[in-house]
Amino acid sequence: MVNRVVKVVVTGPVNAGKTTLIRTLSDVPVVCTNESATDDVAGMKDLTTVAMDHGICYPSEGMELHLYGTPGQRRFDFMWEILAVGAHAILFLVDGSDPESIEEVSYIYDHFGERINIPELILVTKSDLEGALSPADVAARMGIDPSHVVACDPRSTNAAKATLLSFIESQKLEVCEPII
Ligand SMILES: Nc1nc2c(ncn2[C@@H]2O[C@H](COP(=O)(O)OP(=O)(O)O)[C@@H](O)[C@H]2O)c(=O)[nH]1
Ligand SMILES: [Mg+2]
Repeated sequence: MVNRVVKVVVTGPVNAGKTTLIRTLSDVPVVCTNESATDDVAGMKDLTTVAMDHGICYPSEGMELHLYGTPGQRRFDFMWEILAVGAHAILFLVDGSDPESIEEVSYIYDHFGERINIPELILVTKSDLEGALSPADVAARMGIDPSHVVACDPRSTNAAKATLLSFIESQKLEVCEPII
């Protein structure tokens, strides 16, 4: 029986791995709003999230975890606020191999920080790529506490589930009524 429903927002710059993370974690088919990229994003990827990604996972007994992925682009930032309503926690993904991603995640981090105060974790992706910064270096660039920053490959089910579960448990996110 589900007795704990947790809503987690997954945000961060374009190409950081948000959609990948939700697809990896979800135990149900994911709803994605991927559309053809038309602007500068087209140089990075063919499809990009324009509204939201949604997945559900059951990481531990009795817990139903809803993941809401935001678009990365600032022009869809109205969705950031909509998706943050009622959230219990927020994950910021950043491509550790891309200096622009690290700069942009700071903007997104500040944007949310001015509006909500909920448990947060920064996931540094692409640590396997040449020249990627360590979580400690990313924390220093962002000017935040390094204990909030960890490396995670969102393509790996084991890594993604372990990271998420330890975050949820460390934050002791409380029981709440099922939201659907
Ligand atoms: N090498 C590597 N590729 C990754 C990693 N995380 C994500 N990717 C790739 O990065 C690309 C963008 O991921 P996507 O989930 O679409 O990013 P989003 O724009 O944040 O939703 C995809 O091709 C992923 O497979 C990682 O840790 N290492
Ligand atoms: Mg996406």
